[in-house]
Formats: sequence, structure tokens, C-alpha cells
Amino acid sequence: MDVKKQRVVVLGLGLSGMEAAKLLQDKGADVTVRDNAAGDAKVAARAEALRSCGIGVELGAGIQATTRFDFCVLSPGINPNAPLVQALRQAGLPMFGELEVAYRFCACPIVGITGTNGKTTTTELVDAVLAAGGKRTLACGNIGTAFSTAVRKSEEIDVMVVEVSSFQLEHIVEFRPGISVHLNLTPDHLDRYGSMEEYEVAKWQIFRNQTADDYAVVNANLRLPEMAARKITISASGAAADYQLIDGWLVARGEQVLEQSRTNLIGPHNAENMLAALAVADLYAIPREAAIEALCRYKPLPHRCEKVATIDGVTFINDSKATNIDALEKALQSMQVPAVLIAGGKDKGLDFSSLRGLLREKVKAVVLIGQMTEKLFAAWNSAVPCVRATTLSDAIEQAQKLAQSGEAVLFSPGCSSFDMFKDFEDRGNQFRELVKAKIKST
Ligand code: UMA
Repeated sequence: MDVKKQRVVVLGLGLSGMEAAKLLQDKGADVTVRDNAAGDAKVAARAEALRSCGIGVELGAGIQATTRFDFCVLSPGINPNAPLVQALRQAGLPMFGELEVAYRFCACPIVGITGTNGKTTTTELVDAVLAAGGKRTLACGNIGTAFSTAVRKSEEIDVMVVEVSSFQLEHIVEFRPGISVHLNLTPDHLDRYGSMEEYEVAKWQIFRNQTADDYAVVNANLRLPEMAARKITISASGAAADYQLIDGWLVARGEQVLEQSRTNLIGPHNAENMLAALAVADLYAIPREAAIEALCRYKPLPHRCEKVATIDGVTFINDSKATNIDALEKALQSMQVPAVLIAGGKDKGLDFSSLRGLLREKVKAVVLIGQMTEKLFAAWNSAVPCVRATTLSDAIEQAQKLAQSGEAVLFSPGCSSFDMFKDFEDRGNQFRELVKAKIKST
């Protein structure tokens, strides 16, 4: 991509926008960044940093569309239906996502990983198994290091392992991973997509530019489009597949590879994450022993069914990463003792009534927080007693009173965090701190 002297407008001054702007400027483009937020301290600091290296920054909601640019770069969090984006599109401005821009400057092969849940864990697992086999790798994308940052090192590494969200896939043109991974699809982001079909089609974009030279590692249970890539299937649910979970063993094309109980990852969803990593390792001919060792060594990330503390016999579990129904369902399924569930958060248009049966089985009471409180109360209270809390601290207080020794308090919100917190990590950190403060006070 030759961007020399091209006039580019980047929308959004988060991580992606900031890094895309710097990359494009380094490549010779004349860059302006726009962000709706005017009073946000983080955005202001980023604006200052960019201005000091000669990048124009315009902040505030009143920005008008203009045609004084050659193309536009969209941050993933910007809704393509936002009025400014629509206006720029109508003005005929070509649009690329940050993923696409970074891709154009990537000098090494890419493994792209998507799916509703498990993307980050699988990105880390793939990174670990490839590194164990001696490959120089970098994990980036939705995982938290912008692809635009990582791509600067792409000449020094062998494989870029990129976690890609549906948002990032919306505005690709040529993005083509040599190996794509699609783990699963369950309801999420329905505040952005009109329907599950729209969400599904956004995910399918990962296969769009792949050819018969490429591979697609896919869950055998997924509905998929026609694709040119060679398919390799995974399944932990008993479906016929190249890589399967059978009687607690990860099995690769009929060969028993590793007993899941030897790893730190529990549940069938994690088995599928590991099967995907094994499939990628095999495509790169990583020695089996090296891959097995990497899988056994891997420890789950924080905020994913993380045991925080046991107070008076009650175990407090932080599963703040559960931002949708499927993730909450997986957490409930993995509970071995009765739980008091703390759930709720931002409304994403999801219908939680399907969890009523599982709640009856696993949960003695629910404490609700955030914007979804009333909707969850209406969906669940006739199945399991629900109470309302005003803050996270109040929720923990109420949950602790409801739980008895030998039981658990499970913080698995099932909703995104943006109504009360900066993000899921902030939410999980606050939960952890509040629980730890209780230990000190007892
Ligand atoms: N903004 C506008 N106008 C809008 C909307 C947002 O100007 O209409 C501005 C905001 O004021 C803010 C900036 O855009 O300053 C934020 O941009 P962004 O939401 O694209 O966030 P980034 O900081 O660039 O982070 C993004 C990903 N965020 C989203 O997709 C929402 C991060 O994934 C990712 O780690 C990062 O790029 C680096 O690649 C986070 C995420 O929540 C973890 N992802 C979603 C998920 O996993 O479910 C998809």
C-alpha cells in the first residue's frame, strides 16, 4: 500500500486509531484523527502525543463530513451506521478498518483467530505452541496490542498471531490469513448487528480472501459459507471432526495426544481452544512433545473463572470476562458447588431466558447489577430468587450473606461492562480488590 502524500482521516482515538495514525504517518501519509470524545483525559493525552509529532487531531461531536481526504480508517469500536461514517461513505470516501491498514504492511504470515468466545485464550495458546516449536511469533489484535503496532516488527518474526473481532473484520478488503481459526458463534453484539445472521456474516469475512493454498480451522458445529481454504475441523461435543475431545483426551486425527486433566484449562470450550491450537501447531509441523508441553504449561488469563479467595468457606470467583450469554452459560456449567451468581451490566439486546433451566440447577440466588437489572429480574426471578444491588460492592455484600460455607459466589456478568466500568478488566479488578478488602477486614 503506497500511502505517501495521501490525505487520511482516522476515526477514533483509542488504541487502534492512535497506532494506525502513527503507522500511516511513518509511511508518508498526511494524517488527521477525529474522535467524538472531547472531555476524556485519555483521549486528550493521546491527542497531545499525536499533535507533537505533526498529526492533526480534531475532537468533539460536531465534526462534519468532508471530501478533503483520500481515504478513511475506522477504529473497530466505531459503528458503521454512525451518522459521520454514513456521511463520509456518501461523500464517496474509501473506507478501511485498522486491521486492513495494518495487514497491508505485514511482512510475515498470519494466523487469524475469531469466534464469539475463547479468541484471546486461543490466540495465546497458538502463540505458545508455535513459540515452543522455535517460531518467532507475536500475538496481537483484539487481544490488546494493536495489529498496527505489531506489524512494525513483522520483518523480524515468523508468524503473526492475530485475534480478530467481528468489528475488525467488517472493513477488510484484502486481509488474508494463511490460517484462519473460527471457534464458535453464539449471540453477542446484537446492539451493533441487526440479527444473528448479520453477526455471522461479519465473522465469515475471515475466510473471504483465503485461497486453496490456505487453511481454515473451524468448529465442526458451525454453519459456514462456501470457502476456498482447506478445512480442518475441531469438536469437543462429539461431532465428527479432525481434532476431537474423546473421553477426556485431545485426539488429533485418531491419535490420543493429551489428557485435558493434565492442563490448567477446564471445560469443553477450553478443549476446543486447545484442539484449534494443536491443529495450527500441526500445520506448522511443531514437534508434538513441544506442543504438549506448551499446552500443559499454559495458565488461564485473569478474569476467566479466576478463583480470588475463600472467605468463611465461600469461594469467590471472578469471571468478569463473561460478557455474553454463552460465556455465562459455560461458567455455570463448570460450577461443582451451589453458587450465588452476580450478573448484569450493559444491555446488548440479548435474551437471557434460555438460562433459566441451568440457573435452577446450579444457582441458589442471583444478585443483579447495572443497566440489565430489570430485564434479568423479569427473565429469571420466577426460576431462581433474584435481588437488586446498587453497586458492585453492594452486590458482593448481598451475595456473601446469601452464600453458605462450601458454596461459591460467582461473578459472571453475562453482559458487557461499559455501563458502570471502563472495561471488563476494570470490572474484574474492582471485584478482586473488593473481595480482598473483605479478607483484610475479617
Ligand atoms: N469513538 C468515536 N466515535 C464513535 C465511537 C467511538 O469517536 O462513534 C471513539 C471513542 O471516543 C474512543 C475511541 O473511539 O476514544 C475508541 O476506539 P475503539 O472503541 O475502536 O477502541 P480501541 O481502543 O481502538 O480498542 C480496539 C478494540 N475495541 C473494540 O473493538 C471496542 C479492543 O478490543 C482492541 O484490544 C484494540 O482495538 C486493539 O486492537 C477490546 C474489545 O472490547 C478488548 N473488543 C470487543 C470484544 O472483544 O468483544 C470487540
